[in-house]
Order: sequence, then structure tokens, then C-alpha cells
Amino acid sequence: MRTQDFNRLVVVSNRLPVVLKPSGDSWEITPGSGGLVTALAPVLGQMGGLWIGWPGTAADETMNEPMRQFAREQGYSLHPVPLSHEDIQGYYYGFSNEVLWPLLHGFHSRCTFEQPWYWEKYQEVNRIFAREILEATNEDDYIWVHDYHLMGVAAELKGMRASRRCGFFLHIPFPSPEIFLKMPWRRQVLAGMLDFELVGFQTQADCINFLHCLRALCPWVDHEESGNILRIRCEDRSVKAGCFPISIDFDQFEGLAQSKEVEHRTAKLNLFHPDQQLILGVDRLDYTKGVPQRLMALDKALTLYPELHGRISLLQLLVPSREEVAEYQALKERIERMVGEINGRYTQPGWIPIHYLYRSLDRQELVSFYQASDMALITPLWDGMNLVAKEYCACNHREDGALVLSEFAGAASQLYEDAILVNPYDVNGVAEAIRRGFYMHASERQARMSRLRSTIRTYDIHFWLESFLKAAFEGKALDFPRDGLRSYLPKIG
Ligand code: ADQ
Repeated sequence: MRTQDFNRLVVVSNRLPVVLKPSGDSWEITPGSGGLVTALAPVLGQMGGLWIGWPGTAADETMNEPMRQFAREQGYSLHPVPLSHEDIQGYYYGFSNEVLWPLLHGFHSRCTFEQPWYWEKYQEVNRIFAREILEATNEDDYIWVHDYHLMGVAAELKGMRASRRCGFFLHIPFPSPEIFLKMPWRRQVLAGMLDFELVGFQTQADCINFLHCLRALCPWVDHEESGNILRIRCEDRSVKAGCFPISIDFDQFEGLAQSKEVEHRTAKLNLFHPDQQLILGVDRLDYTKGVPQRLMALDKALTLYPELHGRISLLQLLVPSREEVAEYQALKERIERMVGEINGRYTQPGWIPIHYLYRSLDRQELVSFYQASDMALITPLWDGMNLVAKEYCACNHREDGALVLSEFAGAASQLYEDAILVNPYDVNGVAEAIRRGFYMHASERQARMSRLRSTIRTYDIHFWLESFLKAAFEGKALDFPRDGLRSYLPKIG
């Protein structure tokens, strides 16, 4: 691991990787969930370093000691950024989640553009983060800012004349100009991104979309390819950009799947469905994940192929997310209504078509569900990467599972050859993919899963980290198999 180029690695993200709950006059701390935490926590745990972010609740001194203890156990330090209720309303619920999240996922009609104070709060909070970074770091640290909440941090640091090396990684997609240019603050957001030294994207399509948006807004932008990194110049600014498909700690997931405890849990789960194939869906509650469309596809499969009755069951796990937002509550209710209707229509003695869980699971429980499932049905409408697809394969060490994957998940740009690819909007097509997965011969499952696992094992989270840091410090990335990535790009034709 490269550590010779900087003193400390400092990760900056909207949330610290913890969930804090009041407990008597102190706090109970548990690890946070979500893709960013799954990917970065093991990396920082190995390297040491510092994580800067909002603790998820009003900061107060009584949380310092429990946080220090949690940090010691994890192997890195935590620096909380205090934010007020109003900051969170405007910057997080407002600009991040009502403007950037839907826009960058291509849902521009869900955006709230008519609240200029969201943008003002976004800038203000990015400035607060910049101030905290200055206070908590030194010139020889490397500052790595993550995700769409903090795209203006480098510009704010520059405004403070701070000398810090600063890179950025976007975990969600970057759309084409037809979508991005609809945002009233498009120039400011793009200009802010140019103040980072390096901007990393999940796929090559995202990186190219970024370049096209820059071109649309400033036609005098100039770029050259240096190995697998783009060097972009726009007026007095220059930035490196590249694609770094994020991944998981493959060995950790595989090791856990092979542990006695998980094998025991899996064996128990298998007893419940001896004659059925278990199909797994795992998602955070979010409209980008395509859960209603997936349920429609299952419904369609049960209508078109009655021979599947009693032979397949969907286990849908939904992780609570943004529950305070009315739109997310409505989505949850819609999903639960659909589950009830489908179960009401098809259930027979001894068989229920959908098992539904709405809660966060611990890692062991999640891994035993991965292991016990014969097929993963991962059908987001658009997703930066989707780590669940990779986790499922890492845990499937018996190589007897099938992966059905949306072509709009970033993961498809790496796994397209061996997953069964689907268009999540095509309900009939997904129903057919379910049938195809069900009948797939054991030898074909084994061959496909073995190749999927080999790709994910090679391009794991450590490769991702090395590749980003190499690009930051040497100007070239480790080679992801770019020819493969190039040959499957539905978003740019
Ligand atoms: P997410 O949208 O959170 O991440 P994803 O990449 O699928 O999506 O990660 C979800 C994570 O949550 C997985 O690591 C999974 O193990 C965990 N998880 C799922 N179900 C759980 C449960 N019931 N209990 C506990 N944990 C659970 C964002 C982007 C993605 C991108 C990641 C990483 O939206 O596109 O892949 O960041 O860059």
C-alpha cells in the first residue's frame, strides 16, 4: 500500500461511519451501513488515518469519549463536523438529496430547483467542512473527499488559500449534458470540481459524461489522454480525471462466508426451502434501486411461467434509509402493498412467493443470506456501482449461484460477460431472466460464477485504493481492464 507519498490519509464524507444513539447519559455507537462505509472502513482500518464527517446528530461533548473508543477499535481517528438543524435541512435534505441525488441519477423531474437557499446552504456547509479540514489536518496529509454532498470543498479550501493536496471520488453516476445542464447551478458545481487535483468516477461512461458537460459549458476546454487518465484544462484550471470502479474486501467477505458460524446459519436457512430456489434482492430504500419494477417482474414471471409456482421464492431485504422524507415513506408503503398483493395472489400451503425484511442486518446475517440464495436479482434503474452484486459473488464460494444484473448498474461495466444482464424497465425481459436463471445448468452457473469471482477478487478494494492514489501521485492509474469497460457502455452508445 502506498504510504510514502503522504503523512496521513484523510477521508472526508458527509457522514462519519457510525450511528450514535443516546444511552443513559452517554452514547451507544454502532458501525454505519451503506456502500461508502463498506468500501472505505476496511481500507482506513488497515492504513490508520483520519475520517472527517457529520456524526448524524447534534454534536456534544459527551460523545467524544465513546467516539474515541470506537475509533481505537477500528484503527483510525474520527473528527466530527458540527452542523445545525438548518444546515442539514438546506444542505443535506435540500441540495444534496432533492437536487444532486435525483439529477445525477437521471431523475431530473424529481429535482427541487426552486429553492435557492438550498444552494446557499450547500456552499455554506462545504465551507464549514473546509474549515474543519484545515483545523484537523496538515500540509503533508492527503485529503480524499467523497461523494456528491461535498463537491465544493476544494474550491472553499482554495478560497482560504489553504495548501492541501485534495482528490475527489464520486460514488454515484455522472449524467450526460442533456440531464446535467438542467440544473440552475451547473456552472458553479462543475467549476468546483475543477478545483480538485483528481476527480474519480465509477465508470468510463461517467468520466466521459463529465468531459461532455465541461465542453458544453466551456467550449475552450482542452484535454489530453495520459495513459488511462484524462488531463483536462479549462481556462486557468486543470484537473486529472479517471475511472476507478469501486469494490469490496473480497477476502473478508469470502472468509466470513466460509466461517463455521455462517455455514451453520446457512444450513438452517436451507432447511426452510429444500425444494425451492431462493432469489435474493438487497437494497437501501431508494427509488433508484428499482424495487417496485422488480416486484412487477416477479409477478409477471409467476403469471407467464406457472411451473415456477412453489419452486422459487424472492427474499427481499430493504435497509431503512431517509425515513423522515415523505417520498421515501410513500415508496416503502408502495413496496409493502405490492408484496402483500403478490403474496395474496399466489401463496399456497407450504409456499410464499415473497419474504420481506425491512431492517438493517449485521454482516454475518447478511452473508448467510447471500450464501443461501441460488440467484441474486439486482435491478437498479441507475446505480454508481452496486456493491451488493460483488458481495453476493464473493460469498458464493460454492459457485452455484446466478447473478441477474441491471445494465444500468456501474458493476455491469465489469461483470457484463458473466452476469445475466437485464434492462430493469423491461418487466417481461426481467421475468424471462428469472426463468433463465432458474433453469441454468449447474455447469454453466459454476463457470460463470468462477469468472465473476476471479474478476472481483483481482479488482478488489485494495486495487481500487492503489489505483486512485497512483493516479493522484504519479498521474497514471493501475490498469482496470479498460478494453472490457469500453466495449459495454449503454449510456454513450
Ligand atoms: P449504496 O447506494 O448504499 O452506495 P451499494 O453499493 O449497493 O449501494 O451498497 C449497499 C451496502 O449496504 C452494501 O455494502 C451492503 O452490504 C450493505 N447492506 C445492504 N443490505 C443491508 C442490510 N440489510 N443490513 C446492513 N447492511 C446492508 C453508494 C452508491 C453505489 C456505490 C456505493 C459505493 O449508490 O452505487 O456502489 O456507494 O461506491
